[in-house]
Amino acid sequence: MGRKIVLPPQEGKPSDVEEIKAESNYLRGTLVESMEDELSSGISDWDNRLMKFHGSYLQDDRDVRLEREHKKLEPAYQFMVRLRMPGGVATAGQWLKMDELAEKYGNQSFKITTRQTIQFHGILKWNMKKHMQELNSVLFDTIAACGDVNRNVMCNANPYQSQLHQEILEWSTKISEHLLPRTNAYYEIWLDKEKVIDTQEEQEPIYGSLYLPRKFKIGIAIPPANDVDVFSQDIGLIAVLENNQLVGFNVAIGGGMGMTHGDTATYPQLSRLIGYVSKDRIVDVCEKIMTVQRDYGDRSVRKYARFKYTVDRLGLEKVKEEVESRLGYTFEKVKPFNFEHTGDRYGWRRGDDGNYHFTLFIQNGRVRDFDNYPLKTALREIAEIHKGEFRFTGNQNVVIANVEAQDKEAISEIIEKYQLTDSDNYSALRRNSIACVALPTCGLAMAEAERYLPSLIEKIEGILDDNGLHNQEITIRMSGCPNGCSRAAMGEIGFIGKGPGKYNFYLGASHAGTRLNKIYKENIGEEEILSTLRPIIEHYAKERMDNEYFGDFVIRAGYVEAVTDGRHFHNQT
Ligand code: SRM
Ligand code: SF4
Repeated sequence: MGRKIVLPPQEGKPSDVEEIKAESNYLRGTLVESMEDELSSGISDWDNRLMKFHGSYLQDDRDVRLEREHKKLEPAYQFMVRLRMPGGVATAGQWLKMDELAEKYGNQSFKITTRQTIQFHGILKWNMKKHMQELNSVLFDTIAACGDVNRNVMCNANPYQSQLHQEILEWSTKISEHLLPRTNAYYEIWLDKEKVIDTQEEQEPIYGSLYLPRKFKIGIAIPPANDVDVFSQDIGLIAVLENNQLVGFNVAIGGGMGMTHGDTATYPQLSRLIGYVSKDRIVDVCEKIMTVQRDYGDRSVRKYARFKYTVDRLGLEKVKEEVESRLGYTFEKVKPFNFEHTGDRYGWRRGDDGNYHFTLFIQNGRVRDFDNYPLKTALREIAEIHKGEFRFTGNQNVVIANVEAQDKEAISEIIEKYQLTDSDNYSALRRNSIACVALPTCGLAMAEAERYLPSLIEKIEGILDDNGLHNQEITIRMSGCPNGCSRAAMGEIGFIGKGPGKYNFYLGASHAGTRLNKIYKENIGEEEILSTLRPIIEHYAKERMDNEYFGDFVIRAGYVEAVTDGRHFHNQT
């Protein structure tokens, strides 16, 4: 092959972020000076852009923003720190360090994210370096956890097939590491390693000095579980098994959730299948796909810069041909697969290696000691005796994984002591819920999410209970703004923040994560949400077919149209 397809070049003046990257000397900028500057607890916008590549953002506590403004004080600046954790696996020792650091430097909590990693909030500038170094002491780093690079590669956290999961985890780690930025900046700035002066080629052979036009995300699913929301990824990989052995992957490209209110040229999109490759080729396939985005993504307007827009602008077939041309071979035909759900299966399960795994529901991923529910303490006690790992799921939950038979009782005792199984009594709706962080730390939040969804669910539960639907699995997702960090556009019920207490309300995604939802009502508050949902839920209870999911019912019953291509997400019916 070797044929080079020349796709139309992208036009427009490069955005300011491109300039920042170009002048940063491979992500160094003036971060050292900024972090040492004692005059402010913040850093400049310019350096904050670079901080992202180091897995951290400057934020301020929005709960006290106004009050501080009135007092003419600078905002209550603090940093968020996100760990790099391909496949979401931490040892018990690493858990204990996270627990300790949340107390010592953070806001006494940490958050399991929708991409299977951990975020700390509330770290003051003066503690940042110590925080990073202590993370490093347990072999954690935060490189590429944010920024215009490939992020944490997600993978299925299914404990039933532990052997297979292990292999998938190895692939996700290989892809992640292959696509890591190679600059030494992180080690110099945070870990005081010697400055290395390299040529451009040596520093970033895959990315070059401008990195990618925008963030880039990869996830691997093992059917029938779609717990990584494989179609929301820039590259979605679907494991193909023969005789229960992994042989290769179906490859889907161009998914993403973000959009901007009022700009219909932005939309959530599903990744689309382009073919199958054997497993030994997958790392190179991911690299070549990512380099097409590196070369053709929009570097002018950041809100149009994600790979999904590159794919839609150039055409799926053309992008596929370009990837094949870079690979030097063509994809095989997509192999059959079937997804059933996106959620986690809770409680104890025995893996095929005989070990036990306990999947624990963590409401919106927040690990802290709540009144009457000392969750963080309980998990610390478990970590103190646990010899296996903690595995984080894309649904913001945790699997206490690889518990040997003789250790199960001791862990069960702690689970009982702290009543961690109380969540078994939660409605299936709550157990299938996801909310992003939003207020008070997220600078982009327009409305609450994590702090509000639990109480909204309580009210929806009342309606479900009235209709005998307590145990009906329905996915519900809330994001505080249209960036969609909870993948709200993939919820059978979705909420996207519009303003304080107001949400756009979406219906009709599929339970298996194969279809987007669609707007049903715009800019509504709690009262209207509940009065709108009640009759739909009643209708569902009365007229659903056997095994019909809520997301499918609302389409059959004509509440919304099915959306299988994001370009129709905003179309009015
Ligand atoms: Fe996200 C930006 C939190 C998963 C789409 N996201 C942010 C920032 C960093 C806000 C900012 O830029 O100032 C949020 C930090 C809030 C805080 O206070 O901590 C933030 N995103 C999160 C997390 C923590 C949500 C959660 O509660 O779990 C998730 C961390 C994932 C991780 O570990 O890497 C998180 N973000 C997602 C996802 C879901 C996913 O990746 O599966 C999406 C949608 C998928 C996608 O990327 O298309 C997502 N986040 C965004 C976007 C919109 C990107 C776009 O295409 O337009 C932004 C804004 C941006 O990039 O400019 C954003
Ligand atoms: Fe913040 Fe919006 Fe992401 Fe929620 S969806 S964490 S509000 S950027």
